Amino acid sequence: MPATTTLTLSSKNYSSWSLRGWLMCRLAGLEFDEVMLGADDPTAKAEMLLLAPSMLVPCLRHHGVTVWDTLAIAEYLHEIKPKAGLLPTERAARAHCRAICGEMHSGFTSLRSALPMNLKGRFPNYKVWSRAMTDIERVLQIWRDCLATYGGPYLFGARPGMADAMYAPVVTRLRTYGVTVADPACAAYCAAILALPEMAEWTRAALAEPEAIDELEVEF
Ligand SMILES: N[C@@H](CCC(=O)N[C@@H](CS)C(=O)NCC(=O)O)C(=O)O
Repeated sequence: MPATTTLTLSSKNYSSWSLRGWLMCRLAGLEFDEVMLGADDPTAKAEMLLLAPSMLVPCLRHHGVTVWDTLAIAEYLHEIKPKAGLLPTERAARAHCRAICGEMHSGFTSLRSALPMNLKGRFPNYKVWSRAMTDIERVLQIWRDCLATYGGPYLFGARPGMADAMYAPVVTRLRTYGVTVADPACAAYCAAILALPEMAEWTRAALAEPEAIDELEVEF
């Protein structure tokens, strides 16, 4: 009997969007089977085209409904699992959540291109160039505002949700490239995200992945 719910992903070590989609599904308490696509496997591309017109991962298939793009996946999960609290219950907080998730979804291109996600990697002396640093400062500002407004330990309060899933790859990037987080509230936030059992599970699987993708391995 084919699985009724699958989530298609690519590399756990490198694919930040895969992590976002997977973490949302886990935080929503959704039961699903993972379908892993090899990053460089040509048949994977063909398979992807059949699955999601965007050809991008993550892609969720739930009881015959196909949802791609992390923002759409989060909203869909919020509809089918409202009690999981992926989005805040209070309307203004929910608008704030969508705004910062949108910023991560469409922005921070300097940070994302200069510091590619690489859970195995550790580059303590990595030179972060100014535009990427500007992005990092904006992300830290977003976290500070949320933690001050909603009390932590997660961005919108007591439970991790959509916004934490969207920003989790940034937390791993700061660790990979040895970026110092001086602000105690932001440092505590990073520790809280890395301590999530789901993040530990994902990281274990990423570290077990054989392949390295050269173009995602930074040189310095
Ligand atoms: N806007 C999309 C971005 C998804 C995306 O760019 N996924 C990358 C993986 S990190 C992908 O599928 N790339 C296609 C490829 O590498 O061929 C989302 O929010 O899900």
